[in-house]
Order: sequence, then structure tokens, then C-alpha cells
Amino acid sequence: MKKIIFTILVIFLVAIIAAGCASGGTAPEEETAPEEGTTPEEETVPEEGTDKVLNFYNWSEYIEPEIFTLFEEETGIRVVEDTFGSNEDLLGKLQGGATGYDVIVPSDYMVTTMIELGLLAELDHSKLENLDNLDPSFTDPPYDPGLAHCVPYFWGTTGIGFNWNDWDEAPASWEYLYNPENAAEFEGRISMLDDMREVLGSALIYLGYSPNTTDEAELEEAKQVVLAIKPYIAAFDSDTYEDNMLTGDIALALGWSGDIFTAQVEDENIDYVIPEEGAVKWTDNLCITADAAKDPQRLEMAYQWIDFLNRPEIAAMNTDFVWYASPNAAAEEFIDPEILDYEAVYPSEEVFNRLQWLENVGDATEIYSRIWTEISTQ
Ligand code: N2P
Repeated sequence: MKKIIFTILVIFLVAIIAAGCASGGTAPEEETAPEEGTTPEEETVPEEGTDKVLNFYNWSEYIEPEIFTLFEEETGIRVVEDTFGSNEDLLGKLQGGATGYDVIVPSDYMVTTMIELGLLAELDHSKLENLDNLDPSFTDPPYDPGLAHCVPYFWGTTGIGFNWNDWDEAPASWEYLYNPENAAEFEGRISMLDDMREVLGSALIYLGYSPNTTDEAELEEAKQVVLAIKPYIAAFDSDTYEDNMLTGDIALALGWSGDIFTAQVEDENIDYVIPEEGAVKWTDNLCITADAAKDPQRLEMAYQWIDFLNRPEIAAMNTDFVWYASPNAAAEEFIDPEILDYEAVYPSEEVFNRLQWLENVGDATEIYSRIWTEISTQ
């Protein structure tokens, strides 16, 4: 009998503890989150007021997870990561009132937009001793002069992922993706990034226009280019396309360099090419939200996190895992030489000069959004 009472007591206690845990975690933006299903996993989110938790809002599959452990061991700060798939999603989340994120990772053009909207804190460089590790070509970018708000995290390119089983020569032209006759050969096996600036940018480059055009007629033409191959597109997807290339479900992808290389590590037939007409290059950046900066403790932890990611060994470990190029020059001696020598990750100057940055297009963003919606719904 005693044993039964004891067992019931234990079950009861476990239930109470479990219930406490389940209701205690509050998503940073729970009250204000605009959409369902995108708040950070409840059980991984800090209790309100809990010390030493940093909320990191990052692109999916964009960090070596071991880094979280190393950081926590050293500082006692637990990093809770939530992920997004495009700059527009990130912006939408913050504009929707999400207030819990401390460090976020917008790309170049989105940094400019966010500075204008007052969403980013200004950086105190004296808090970032590893800033000197950056390659000088990344320390004064046009989208954030003098790195007043953000620190470059990774950079890379947007090109075509393919499988050598289908080709004798690399499909080094946007023709292979955007000419409907060519695309038809890969019906149902084409993947495009779920990213309005990337998709329209590549179609604009294919047409010989700037990926930053604000000319509505040019954008309409780009829309027609994408619509013409839409019947052959399996998905607009920025998160799982590299896995689908590994299963063979996807044969041709508009994708980001490192994502495709991580698939290539597992299957050498998968490869990536920067088309000869040119392509987009981008920098993703570690920025502290204006919201975090209101709280001295959150601000301090955000600086610690950014500086940790900029240690040469940590930045190298990160590049070795995600296969994106590091803007951290001091990291190079620790990066796997195979990656450093890999021209597609670290393109030659000649290739680099064919690449273009995406820029903030100001009011024309509305035209891009309208056209993007039309592409999605037609
Ligand atoms: C990695 C995402 C790369 C970000 N999955 C491109 N800006």
C-alpha cells in the first residue's frame, strides 16, 4: 500500500512539474506575434525575466550548433535560436511587434531598411574587441557605413544548383533555368528560393537589367520570365531544397552557395554554378535590435555573443560547418583549406566583379511585393 501511495505521489509531482515547465516558457514576442506557428519553440524559450538567455533570430541552418554550447560553457548565457527564411519574413516579424529578439541577421539591403525604420541599435565598437579580425573590404559597406549598426557574419552568392548526372557541362547561364524550353526538361524538379528579391533579381539579371531596378516595366518583364517557368517549379523553398537535391526530387535550384555545398559534401554529383551573365552576392549581418538595446543586460549579452562569433577559431568552425565564406580574415588560418581553395565559396576576383549587391529599392519595394504576390497566386 505504501508503495502505491508513493507511486501516486511521484506521478502527481511529475505532472505538476511538467505543467509548470509548459506554461512557464513565454515566447519573446508571444503577445504580439503576427502569425501562428512562427514563434520560437515554447519549451526552448526563456521564462520572462530569466537571466542569461539571449534570443537569436537567424537564417535556417546557418550556424554550427556546437557554438551555442561553447558560448554557454564560457559565459553561462544560453542562446535560444529561432529561424527565418527571408529578409522580408524577418522584417515582417519585427514590424508585427515581435520584441524578444536580441541579435538578428539581416542581409545588406535589409540593414539599410531597418536602420531607416529605427529597428537596429547603434554599435559601440569598444565592446567588440574582435572587430579588428574582419577583412578590411567588409568594414565600410555602403549599406551600413563604418559598421555603425551591424557586423558582417557570412557572405555568399546566389546561383544555380545542379546535378552532374544531368549535364556534360555546368549550366553556366540563366538560360538553363529561365528559358522555358530548357526548364520543361526538369518539370516538377525545379526549386526556387522563397525570396522575392532573389528570384526577381536573378530574372532581372537574365534580362540584362539591374537586380535593383525601380522601373515597373522591367519588373513586369521579370515577372513574365518567372511565370513562364512556373509550371515546371516544384516549390519556392529556402529551407529544404538542398535536402531535396540529395533525394533527387530536385534537379535544378535557384539557391544559395553554401546550402548547395553542404549537399555536395554528401553527394559529389551535386554542384553549384554562378551564371556567366552575373549573379547576386550578399552579406548577412549580426545586428542588435533597438529593443534589446533598451535593456542594459540584454545589450551586454548581445555584444558578448557577436564578439564570440567573431573570434577567429569560432568563425572558422562556423564556416567549416555551413560552407559560407567568412568576412573574418583572422579566421582564415583555421578554416579547412579545402573550403578556402574552393573557388565557388571564395570566388576569384574576376567572378566576384561580375556579382552585384542587392540594394534597398525604397518605395519600389511595393512594386516588388505586388509582383511577388502575383507570381505566387497565378
Ligand atoms: C542559409 C541561408 C543563407 C542566407 N541557409 C542567405 N542570405
